[in-house]
Amino acid sequence: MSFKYIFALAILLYPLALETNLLAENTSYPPSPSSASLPQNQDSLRIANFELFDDSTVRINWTGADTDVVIEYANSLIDPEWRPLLGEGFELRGNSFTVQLQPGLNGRIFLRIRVPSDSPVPLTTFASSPHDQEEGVAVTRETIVEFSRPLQDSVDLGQETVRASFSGRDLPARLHLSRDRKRITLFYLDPLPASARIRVRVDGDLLTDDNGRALDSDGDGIPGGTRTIEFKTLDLASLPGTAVVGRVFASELADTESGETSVNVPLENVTITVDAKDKEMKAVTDANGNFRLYPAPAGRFFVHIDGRTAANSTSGDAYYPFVGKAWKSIPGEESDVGDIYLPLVANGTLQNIQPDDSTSISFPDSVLQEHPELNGVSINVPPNALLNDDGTRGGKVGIAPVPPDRLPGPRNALLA
Ligand SMILES: [Ca+2]
Repeated sequence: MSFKYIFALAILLYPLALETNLLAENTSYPPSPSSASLPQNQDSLRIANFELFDDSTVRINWTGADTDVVIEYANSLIDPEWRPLLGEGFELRGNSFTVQLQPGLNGRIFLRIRVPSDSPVPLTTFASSPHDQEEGVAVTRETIVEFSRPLQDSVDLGQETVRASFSGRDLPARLHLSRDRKRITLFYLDPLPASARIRVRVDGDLLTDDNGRALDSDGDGIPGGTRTIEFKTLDLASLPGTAVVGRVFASELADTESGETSVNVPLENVTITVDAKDKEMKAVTDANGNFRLYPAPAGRFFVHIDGRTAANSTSGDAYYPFVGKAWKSIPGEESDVGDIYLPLVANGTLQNIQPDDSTSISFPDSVLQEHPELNGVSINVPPNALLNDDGTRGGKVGIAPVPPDRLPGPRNALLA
């Protein structure tokens, strides 16, 4: 006797229609292998393996739901009539299902494991960054709202959907939905006010997920609703006497005239500004690379260090970059943040990103001549992946070699 079984996995996503995924086809019977691996389903149930032993018994194991699943069978996948598989020779135990297949079903049956509609998939909720009640938030930081499921592809991102405000006034922002539709980023058009309690309101009634259900923003188990999170931005006020000092050097060492030792090259005329206080709180390095930022905010704060103005940048088109850093001062005192290194960015390093296509970024020829070991190194920027601080798309990306002990900082220093 020779007949054929096909195993199908289908998951019913409440309240949508049936979604059927044919996972495996076993075309010979009795089967020769004792087990086989199956492709993984994208959703919450994943077939781990199925085993065929003796000549009529099949066991399927899966990960994911281990309760509330129903095993059903049909004789055809064309207008199938799914019936519960009951009776003798059938055992459902945890994440494992064993069935004794009865010959005579036209040589072919389809099985599915289903999460019944009275076990609905959870409603979509969100998490935010900054999180609710977070303190010390940088005034230049974006706000990200991350959903537990993707939003509907036709979702309309009106300004009312996610809205930030301070003291009752809306803060203008550009809303950006990520490619996987699971994240909305608010790019503020201006820095956030300092030492301010910012409220971000997420209106679930205006945001529909890919199941067609309104976002359960307030988490009460009913689609829709609104929730407001609150965070506090950094206090950028200074206390009298608060100052920060440090030195800025090139990442690359220079040889002395004798050629015996290498020395630090101080960078002169590098500009340091406190984020959102760039008029009142700024410093410029002297010929020795020294700077003194006074006044400086008391406590933790963020700065940008602009190497593009460095006097040393004048050789050709190479320049020192613009990087962000987080510093901490001692209120009322002068503190030293140590040495800062900026890598020289060679001419031709920055390349334009193609808006609709992936862009491969590699080192410019001048760098490869000096570092042939870097040949073949590249990074790939997906289409629409590069966003400016204000949320607009596009720009330039480059990569540059930096000695590992002389990095400019943890931020994306070489992106511009
Ligand atoms: Ca709700």
